[in-house]
Amino acid sequence: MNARPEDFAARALTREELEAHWMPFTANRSFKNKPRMLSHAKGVHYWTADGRQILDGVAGLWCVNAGHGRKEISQAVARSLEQMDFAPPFNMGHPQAFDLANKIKKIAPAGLDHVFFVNSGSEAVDTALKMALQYQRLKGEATRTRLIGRERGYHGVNLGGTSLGGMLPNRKAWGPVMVPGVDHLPHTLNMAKNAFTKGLPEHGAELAGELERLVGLHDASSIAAVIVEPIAGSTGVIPPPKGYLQKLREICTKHGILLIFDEVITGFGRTGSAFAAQEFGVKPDLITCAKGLTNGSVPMGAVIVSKEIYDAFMVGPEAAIEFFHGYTYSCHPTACAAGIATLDIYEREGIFQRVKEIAPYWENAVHSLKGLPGVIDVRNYGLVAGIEYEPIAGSPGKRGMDTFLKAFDAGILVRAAGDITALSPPLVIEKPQIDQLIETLGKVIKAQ
Ligand code: PXG
Ligand code: PLP
Repeated sequence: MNARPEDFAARALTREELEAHWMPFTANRSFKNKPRMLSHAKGVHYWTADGRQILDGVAGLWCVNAGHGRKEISQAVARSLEQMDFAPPFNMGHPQAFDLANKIKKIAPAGLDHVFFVNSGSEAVDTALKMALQYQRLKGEATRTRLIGRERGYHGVNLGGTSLGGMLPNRKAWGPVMVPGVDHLPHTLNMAKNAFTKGLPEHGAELAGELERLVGLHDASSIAAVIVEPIAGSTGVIPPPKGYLQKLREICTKHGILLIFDEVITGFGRTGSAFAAQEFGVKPDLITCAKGLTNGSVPMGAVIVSKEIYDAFMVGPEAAIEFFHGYTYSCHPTACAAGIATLDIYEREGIFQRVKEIAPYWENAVHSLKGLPGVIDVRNYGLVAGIEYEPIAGSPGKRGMDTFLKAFDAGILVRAAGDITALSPPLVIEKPQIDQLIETLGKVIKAQ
């Protein structure tokens, strides 16, 4: 697509104008000293406000799975918005919400049949945690109030997800309001044994046994649920060791603990299946998702739950609200329209299957970075990769950030997660674009 001059933000903002917007998860002062402004997007590319074409190596932020600028989505959104701008989600319905729930049910693991809509991954996580606690109470297990997360987990930024996540900077400022009774499994990254593994690492399944240790410490009767990302994303791409998730499932089942898969990143095709649960053949009790649900176009998330959980709530007086939870914008018509159009694209274009076909090419491409200066690990699965660097002494994270900045100058968008470059391109990326992405990243790494 040729950029039109009117698409660009022609006027440079003054430093004072830049200050009004307090940017999320951003080094505000550094950004505002040298802003990186995006103007428009199409396919697997962004264009900057000053007219440069940027290859999108991260699907925006792990969300634009079908590629940018999909007319089917924008037209569905425009139609929906004109027809009905808003519908109250409490005690009222609109057909699109039910349509979308049924479409999600169709691609979700068998038996996960009920969908609760929210507006983000963070909201999905906190909603799932509340569901888990209330479910246990409904089953007569009110002592099950503990929640277990994992080190190096990321479950969004709301209070529940922050408590269950394992990222230090996300937790340390808010100690007093962290959810009590939370514990964490160890993470599974083991570079000494697994560095440069293609796909799932061989070593580490036994770490799921740490859940038995936590059961031994706290007693099963105190534990409501375990939440993990099937592949940890934000903290630097950590695919599960072979057999790990299976083992976690077995231990949860044995002790009556619910298993929540946080599939905000792995959902909607990233691994080559609709959900990582199917890809790895492990069925959780709840799945949280967001991002790819609307191809990133309109904020939306969802919690997909088992029939057993849903049925447990559908008791008591018929006129009573079963789950005292929901957001003003739950199942917003605009988001539902975007979700329906998105899932139609995924199905029509066989996008999940496409990931399976191109993943071996992707794997070889990213592993070609092995041997470059400072590269200490390359990890991959589906259309995800993490490239880890030896940190610069005394400046952890600097190398990852420098790589991101230099990559952007060189025309590719990647993510920095500490000293790891995370890649997660739109699932429609073609081989020559994979080559361009990896060759450019390779040059940046060599020039460091
Ligand atoms: N769970 C997981 C597994 C995620 O990856 C969330 C929850 C929260 O979703 P929302 O929609 O509330 O952001 C996420 C989000 C990164 C990065 O740098 C990843 C996310 C968010 C911000 C940065 O990789 N994932
Ligand atoms: N704060 C106030 C004062 C509100 O009235 C509401 C919703 O009615 C909220 C917060 C929650 O907002 P939302 O439903 O968009 O999450």
